[in-house]
Amino acid sequence: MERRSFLKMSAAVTAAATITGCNKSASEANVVPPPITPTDEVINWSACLVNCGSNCPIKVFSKDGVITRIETDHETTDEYGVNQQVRACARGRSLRQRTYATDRLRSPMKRVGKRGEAKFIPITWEQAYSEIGSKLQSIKENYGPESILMHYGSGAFYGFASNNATWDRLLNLNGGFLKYHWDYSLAGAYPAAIASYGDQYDCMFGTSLREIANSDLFIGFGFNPNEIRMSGSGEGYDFIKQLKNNKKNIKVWMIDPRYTDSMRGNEDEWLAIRPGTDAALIEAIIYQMINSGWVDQNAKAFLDKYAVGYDKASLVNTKASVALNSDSFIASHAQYIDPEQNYHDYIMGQGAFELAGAKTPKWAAGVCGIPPYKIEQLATAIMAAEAPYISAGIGISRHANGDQSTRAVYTLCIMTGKIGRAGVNSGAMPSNYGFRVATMPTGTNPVDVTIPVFTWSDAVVRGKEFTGTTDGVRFTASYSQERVDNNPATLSTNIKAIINSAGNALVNQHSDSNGTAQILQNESNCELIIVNDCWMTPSAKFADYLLPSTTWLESVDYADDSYASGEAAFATFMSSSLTPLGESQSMYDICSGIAKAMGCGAEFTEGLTGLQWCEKLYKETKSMNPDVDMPDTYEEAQKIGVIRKPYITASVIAFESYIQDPVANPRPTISGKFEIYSLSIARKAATWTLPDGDVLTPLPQYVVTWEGYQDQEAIDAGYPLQLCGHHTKGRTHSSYHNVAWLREAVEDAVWMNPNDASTRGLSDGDIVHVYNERGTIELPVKVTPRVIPGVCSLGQGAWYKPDPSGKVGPSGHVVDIGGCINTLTKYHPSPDSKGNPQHTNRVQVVKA
Ligand SMILES: Nc1nc2c(c(=O)[nH]1)N[C@H]1C(S)=C(S)[C@@H](COP(=O)(O)OP(=O)(O)OC[C@H]3O[C@@H](n4cnc5c(=O)[nH]c(N)nc54)[C@H](O)[C@@H]3O)O[C@H]1N2
Ligand SMILES: Nc1nc2c(c(=O)[nH]1)N[C@H]1C(S)=C(S)[C@@H](COP(=O)(O)OP(=O)(O)OC[C@H]3O[C@@H](n4cnc5c(=O)[nH]c(N)nc54)[C@H](O)[C@@H]3O)O[C@H]1N2
Ligand code: SF4
Ligand SMILES: [Mo]
Repeated sequence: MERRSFLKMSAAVTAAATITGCNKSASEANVVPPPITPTDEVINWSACLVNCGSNCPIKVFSKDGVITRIETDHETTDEYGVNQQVRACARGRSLRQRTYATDRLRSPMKRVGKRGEAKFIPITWEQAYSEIGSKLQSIKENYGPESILMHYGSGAFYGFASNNATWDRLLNLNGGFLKYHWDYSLAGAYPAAIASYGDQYDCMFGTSLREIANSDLFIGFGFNPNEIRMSGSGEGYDFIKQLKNNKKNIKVWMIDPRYTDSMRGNEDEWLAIRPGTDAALIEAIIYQMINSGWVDQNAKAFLDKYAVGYDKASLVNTKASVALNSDSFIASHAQYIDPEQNYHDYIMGQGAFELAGAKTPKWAAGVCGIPPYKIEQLATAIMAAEAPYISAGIGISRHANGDQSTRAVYTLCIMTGKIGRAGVNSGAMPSNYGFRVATMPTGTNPVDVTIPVFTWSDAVVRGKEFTGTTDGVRFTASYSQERVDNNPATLSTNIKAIINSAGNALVNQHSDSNGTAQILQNESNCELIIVNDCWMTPSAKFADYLLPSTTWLESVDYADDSYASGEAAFATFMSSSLTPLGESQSMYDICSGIAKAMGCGAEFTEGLTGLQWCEKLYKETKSMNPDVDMPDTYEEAQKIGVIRKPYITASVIAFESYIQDPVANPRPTISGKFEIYSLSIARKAATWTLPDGDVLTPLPQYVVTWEGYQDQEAIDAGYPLQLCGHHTKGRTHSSYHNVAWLREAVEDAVWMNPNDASTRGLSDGDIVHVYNERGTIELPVKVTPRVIPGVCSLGQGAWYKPDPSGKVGPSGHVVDIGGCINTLTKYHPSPDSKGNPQHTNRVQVVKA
């Protein structure tokens, strides 16, 4: 980077700090200290703890408490699958700049302006502890513990002391709190997994990536490990290595609206698909499989033995057997089974589906945008493959009909009749190997109800109306997984307090940033918002109390290898020689302080400091990992830094035990089998009340949704382009947005096909307004054939920033000059999971 543009950028960042209400003047604000000649440095191990699934180790060099440089793991000789390095990506390597970003929070602060205005005054920690303590107590007294939400926040995956579990522990000592179920990542994939396979985690524990070596066909639906798993031990590395290991002349088909870095020449075919239409493509593939007679000859026996719903006979039999089940809840599902609604007839346009017509490649091409001959070729490849490895990324589930798209992929895998063999996947994300660590005990939460994670902003407004059958509320204690979703009882209260720690999903990562900001601005809705973060994020601006955390590199803690570090397993025992900036504190110390003010300090700490907890939990961690060579004390482990587990030698093959013995190992679905026709969704379709336009179908059907490809109303309203998000290399969500180097390395621009650009008179780099009825964002356009015509793609996570000058855009809203995609996304929970449909949007794009 040129020095001149760097100076320009750091000046811009400094200026921004004064507007955001940071409690440091611009001149005092910390810019990255000048490089120091590397002498007398001390080395500590830390880790990058964002939610990208890897927690890469970070080697921190410092002098006199200040970072001098950052390196990562190059401690081994780096042999893949033996002792490979867990190398951090560019984000982790930029941690010096992030730690010293100008918008670091340095002291506890209290709001003085209107909520969201970001006017704060510094207060002492003692004042923060006592005011927060008494407010949490009085809100609990007035509205009950169900009114206090511990919000989603995935920005600090510490093993222990600064984990959000410390907040859970504090809130449990205060009588409990409202929790959520699902998460923003897999909200559509979990219910799809429950429907097809029985367990919500069946979407995450597919066949190991190493089995790609034994496969002859790879198909990825929105599968992009090289951008979302960028660590040196991540799935991106495994994917490429296993393709290289393959001896079966594997063919790689990638299905994505965007040409991703996971392709980059690894693919044999890129099928550019319209967002939200995978189910239509899959239906046409299955049409080819049935119509050619292939299913009858090759898969029918498998389907009869292992699955429910392919044909009428299968549903007739299931109806009879389920009705006889001794468990009355399971037996009750028989009444909802309609054998006429079987998959064969649906695909072939026969029987009850005669009017709808057959799901031919020609039909599907009109929906998904992939030409019929390509669909036929893909179907032929699947039929010919001995061991198809099919995987759905979870982006396809973050759509209005995301549950259905994901279930369609699982159904395609079932229809091949090959699940359970070496090299074959179930459509799920690959299983990972991991290093287990002991975590902070949170105590017991007496509140036995949870809400779907995405519905929190609506629960602020009308939680009291929330029930199981309208809003997906679960009454957890008395119901098992399949029973929690049919309870008509309501929540006892709206949400009155929110603790937002290590998260930016108050306004930035949640849908409809403008609408959500309005909900939060009304102080009679939610009476208390506590934000615990390290930087002045868009969500932090909505705090009543703003509590500065120490950053990862300033923390003593430990980190496991998160959830997607591929075939390697490791843990990092973190130490620090840095002087934490300002008065920032660890989450453990913050929560201890509040607990003390509430009168439960001793119960909270059990007499231990944060470091003593680490020592205690280290001993537990060591005993949980007898196969790992770990030193006796936490202190010794901190000196070593990264501790690796011996490599895994066996692969996971999805549903191997079920296929080997379906009687001894039934699936936890209602029928005990794979369900093409979901019995639980049939029940929900009959008993749930859905908003207008939402549909739930027992079969994994392509449905026309709001703001999807076929939403004519939205097109007529002036929004001809689909806008789909993606997770960008430049950030992990909104994390690292405030690193200028990364902003330059991965430009935030909306991707547009040259066809769409030329009809709008747009050239690469033009500044555009992207808008719909919910807002306008301003940013450059990137004109590229790497995105399908009719579709724009935008990296999610840029920081929401309504123009301070009040400039209004074509939508009639103040323009978001930060370019946050959630200014355009809709709050409309998906029908089954009530999950976040943030990749489904329609927009217009004009020159700004
Ligand atoms: N660099 C980076 N890595 C990350 C993250 C990050 O923010 N940045 N976030 C992490 C987290 S928490 C998560 S949950 C994961 C998310 O990982 P994913 O959910 O897999 O990521 P996305 O980018 O949303 O989607 C993956 C791909 O699906 C494509 N896609 C979108 N809609 C459709 C569709 O309807 N059909 C098809 N076939 N493809 C579609 C997108 O173009 C994209 O290329 O990534 C993790 N890793
Ligand atoms: N439009 C759209 N929206 C999306 C998605 C999408 O695909 N499209 N993806 C969704 C997904 S999959 C997810 S997982 C969510 C993620 O949403 P979030 O969980 O909100 O993730 P981040 O934006 O990374 O926010 C993490 C926050 O933690 C803070 N933090 C970092 N370190 C520390 C620490 O040590 N202590 C404390 N207290 N705070 C710290 C960071 O500064 C940052 O503000 O976003 C969702 N939103
Ligand atoms: S963002 Fe992910 S891949 Fe990159 S350094 Fe951090 S943990 Fe590793
Ligand atoms: Mo996520």
